[in-house]
Amino acid sequence: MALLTPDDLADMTNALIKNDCLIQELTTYSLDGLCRKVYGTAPGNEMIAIVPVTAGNGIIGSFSESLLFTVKHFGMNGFITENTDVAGYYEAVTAGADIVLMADDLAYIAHNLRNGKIAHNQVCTGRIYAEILCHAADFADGDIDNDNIDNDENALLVIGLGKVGTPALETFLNEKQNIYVFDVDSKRVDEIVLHYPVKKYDPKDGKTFSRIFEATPCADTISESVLRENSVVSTPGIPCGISGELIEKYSVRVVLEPLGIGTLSMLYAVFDFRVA
Ligand code: NAI
Ligand code: PYL
Ligand code: MG
Repeated sequence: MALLTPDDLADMTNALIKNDCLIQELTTYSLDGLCRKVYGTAPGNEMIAIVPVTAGNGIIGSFSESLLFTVKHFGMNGFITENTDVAGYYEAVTAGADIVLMADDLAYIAHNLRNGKIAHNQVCTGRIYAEILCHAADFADGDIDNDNIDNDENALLVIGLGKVGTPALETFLNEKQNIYVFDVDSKRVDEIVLHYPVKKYDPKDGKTFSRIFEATPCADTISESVLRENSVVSTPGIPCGISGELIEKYSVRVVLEPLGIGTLSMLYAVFDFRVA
């Protein structure tokens, strides 16, 4: 998995606050309000422990601190354990933590020790960035008619069909979206098109999209040929998949943040269900 760098996280607090405002503007939901709607859960005063992990490439500067900022920014209780790894896990449990957040190079998880629920960052990131785009539908294009699933006018483009892009695709399908897919790995595209009711995006068709999802580790994966005026791009991919020049030229709204949005999605995935 592509690992974050301290540089990726340098402006994370501003990015989280800025993207929360953009999400509100696009969907009328705040980020935590959208998570509550999507998962049907809500925080119940849980104590959240963040355990730094030294495995693999080791501790990433400000990774744990970024998680703690996210927890506190949304009004929840949290702490970073003094110890790392197993000692840190032991410290978390004996301190009475209800939820543990920890990440090695292969998986970043949230585990609720009370209800047993466990969540994976790649799945929850794909899901929430997709839901932001689904809920933006009513606002990005005014009169989007999601019932008319085959109207390509409403179609959505998914770029990057990996461990984040695939859960996003499944979320779009659950939300009955009309989907075109693209990935540089043509075998992966064939596999996806065979398995899911989606269409292969072909640059030769000259199709443009008002909503684009991107989850790749590459820059400039979103070309001018797919953009419309005021397109909405929802992209967890790092680095950003669309250039500053195209963002400006087409007044594109871009939802992109390195860690907090995905973390909040993980927490709502493991909270208890709450009636509205
Ligand atoms: P992955 O390696 O499982 O999937 C990436 C997919 O993108 C692959 O199928 C690959 O063939 C495709 N791809 C690569 N270059 C491409 C290009 N130029 N055009 C089209 N497709 C291309 O990676 P994963 O785990 O899905 O992560 C994707 C990105 O999301 C990574 O950059 C990762 O760091 C980032 N990420 C961001 C998070 C956030 O909260 N912002 C959370 C988790 C991951
Ligand atoms: C969860 C992020 C999103 C993109 N790539 C994923 C990543 O960088 N994973 C590695 C996280 C390692 C954290 C380190 C620490 O500081 O505890 N073990
Ligand atoms: Mg994020």
